[in-house]
Amino acid sequence: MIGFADEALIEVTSGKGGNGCISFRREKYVPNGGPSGGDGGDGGDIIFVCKRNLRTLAALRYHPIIKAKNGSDGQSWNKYGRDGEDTIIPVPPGTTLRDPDTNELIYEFTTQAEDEQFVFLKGGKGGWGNLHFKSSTNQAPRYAHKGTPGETRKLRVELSIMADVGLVGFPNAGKSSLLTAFTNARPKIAPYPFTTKIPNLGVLNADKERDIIIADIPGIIEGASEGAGLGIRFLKHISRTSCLIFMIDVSDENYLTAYKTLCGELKSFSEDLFNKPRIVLCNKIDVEGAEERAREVIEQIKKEEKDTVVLAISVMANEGLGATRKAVIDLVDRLESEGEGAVTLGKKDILSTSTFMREREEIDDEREVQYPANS
Ligand SMILES: Nc1nc2c(ncn2[C@@H]2O[C@H](COP(=O)(O)OP(=O)(O)OP(=O)(O)O)[C@@H](O)[C@H]2O)c(=O)[nH]1
Ligand SMILES: [Mg+2]
Repeated sequence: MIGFADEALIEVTSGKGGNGCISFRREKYVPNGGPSGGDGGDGGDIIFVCKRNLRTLAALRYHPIIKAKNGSDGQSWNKYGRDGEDTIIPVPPGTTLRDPDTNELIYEFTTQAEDEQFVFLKGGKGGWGNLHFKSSTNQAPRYAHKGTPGETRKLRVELSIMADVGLVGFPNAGKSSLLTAFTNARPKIAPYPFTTKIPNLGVLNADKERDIIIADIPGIIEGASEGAGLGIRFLKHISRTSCLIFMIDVSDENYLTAYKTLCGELKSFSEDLFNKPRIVLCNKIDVEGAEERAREVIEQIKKEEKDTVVLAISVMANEGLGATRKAVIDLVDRLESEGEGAVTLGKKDILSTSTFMREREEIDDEREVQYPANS
């Protein structure tokens, strides 16, 4: 399985504890009211949680500075300050957290366990209000503790990614050209077969917070399943994708048999791969006569597969690429909404904590108050 490292550098800060309060009761007919300053609330924690529907670290890259809420200060009338809200940071399975300076491994979400949590930074402790310092020798303490500060750490968040979409086609069909047109990848492109010898991955930015990952693999030829050409061993790299793009070179003389041959080779590798939803692209319609041939191919495929999207394009002349991009995004979106793909959560999910609060009781129980010995 190919993966490539997605990476984000972030800075996280847990909340500061609220200060304890100094106050005294002032009531009518009570000349010397005792101390009544409440304790400050604890600062919020920074907590990472594993979310299986996440696929990339896109959301983190756009929000690299994340803070938990501070605890509120204590108040008079013995009122405690409110605890600061924790900040939950959702990350996909396979995420590792490292110290960017020392490279030390801090935590690894290795399993697919949904909602696995890692409390990385505890919030600061709330300070004691002066009520806490009342004793037989000091009935009116005029001091309270300050809350302890939160902690700030830098983190390198890394993820090994699997592709969403696989690109298959004969050698020289224009697969790497499409990857270059659509993504940040810059694979080698050349006018001869088997230019691509190892798989490439590229990231298509569907929108600001959502990435689709496309894998370009070496060309497949007839007999690949028996080892011809580079064979089909690279197909395993696209076995976890949600869909495929078939690339047919309609400027080539085998344009009418290419699709059937590709399907056959795929099928002999794995039924599962063959059954993946697909988009078929008839490329190189800029070449003379190729547009007519593209129409033939479209007609042929549509006869048997009414639902398959088949488009006539030219990567080189930038024709039909907008429609292709839209078709790819729509298909990946549709599969995700049907639970067949993956969804990337956005900004709002980074900061929403309420749904996790109920599950956090165990963690809260550990939060034993450890104040410094009374001074
Ligand atoms: N005329 C024309 N040529 C194209 C088009 N798209 C790609 N090509 C050319 O076709 C050749 C092969 O393109 P690649 O992108 O390397 O093809 P590939 O499918 O990755 O090939 P392999 O890696 O060998 O399997 C290059 O010379 C491209 O410039 C197109 O739309 N029209
Ligand atoms: Mg290539």
